[in-house]
Amino acid sequence: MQNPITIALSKGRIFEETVPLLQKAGIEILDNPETSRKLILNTNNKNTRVIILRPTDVPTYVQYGAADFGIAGKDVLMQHGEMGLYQPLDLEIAQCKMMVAVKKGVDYQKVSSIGSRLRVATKYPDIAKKHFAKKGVHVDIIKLYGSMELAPLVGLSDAIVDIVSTGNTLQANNLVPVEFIMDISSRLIVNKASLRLKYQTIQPIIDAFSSL
Ligand code: PRT
Ligand code: MG
Repeated sequence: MQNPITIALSKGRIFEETVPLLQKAGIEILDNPETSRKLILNTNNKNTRVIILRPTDVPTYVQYGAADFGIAGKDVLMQHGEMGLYQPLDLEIAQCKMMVAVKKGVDYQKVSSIGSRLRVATKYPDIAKKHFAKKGVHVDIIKLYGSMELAPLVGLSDAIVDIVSTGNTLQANNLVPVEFIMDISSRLIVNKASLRLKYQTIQPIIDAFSSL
C-alpha cells in the first residue's frame, strides 16, 4: 500500500501554477480552495491530501513533518531558513523580482549614499539587511506584514523592499523600482525524514516535476 502523503500549498498563484505539475504526477485535487472553505483537500488518491496554508507557514509545516512536501517562494524560504528542508527543485513558477522602490521623483542615489541612513519598510528584513550591508548603506529596517507600497507615501519610510511582478502596483501608487535585488521563483521543499521513510512514494513525484 502507498504511504499517506500530505502536500502543503498556499492559495492563489502558487496553487494555480501547481495544479498542472501535480497532474503530471497523476494527482488531481478534488476541491477548489478559492470556493471551498476546507483546509484539507482530497485528491483522486485516497492516500494523498493537500493542505492549504498562508505562504509563510508552508516551510514550517514541512520542517516539522506535518506535511511531507510543499511549494514555497524563495522570498519565504530565505526568511524562514533551510532547517530540516531538502530543496531538490526550482519549479520556476510564481516568478517575480525582489526590488527596492521609492516615491517617484526621489533621488535614490542621494538618499542611499554612504554616510546617510535610509529607512526601509519591508516584509523581508533579512533580505533587505543583507542587500544594504553588501552596498555599505546604513539602514533602519521597519518590519511590515503587507501593503508596503503605502509606507513611503505617508512618510513611514524612504524606500521599500518588495516583490514586483508586472510593476502595476508600484505604478498605481506613484512608486518606481530603483534597484534589483534578486530573481524569485518557487521551489519544491521536502521534509528530510519523509523523503527517507516514504522514498518510494515521494521520489516519483519529484521525478515527474523535474521532467517538465
Ligand atoms: O497574499 P498574502 O498576504 O497571503 O501573501 P503573499 O502576497 O506573500 O502571497 P501570494 O500567494 O500572493 O504569493 C506567494 C508567492 O508568490 C510569494 O511568496 C512570491 O514568491 C510569489 N509571487 C510572485 C508574488 C508575486 N509574484 C507578487 N506580485 N508574491 C507577491 N506579489 C505581490 C507583491 O508583494 C506586490 O504587493 O503582488 C504585488 C505586486 O505585483 P505587481 O504585478 O503589481 O508588480
Ligand atoms: Mg498576495
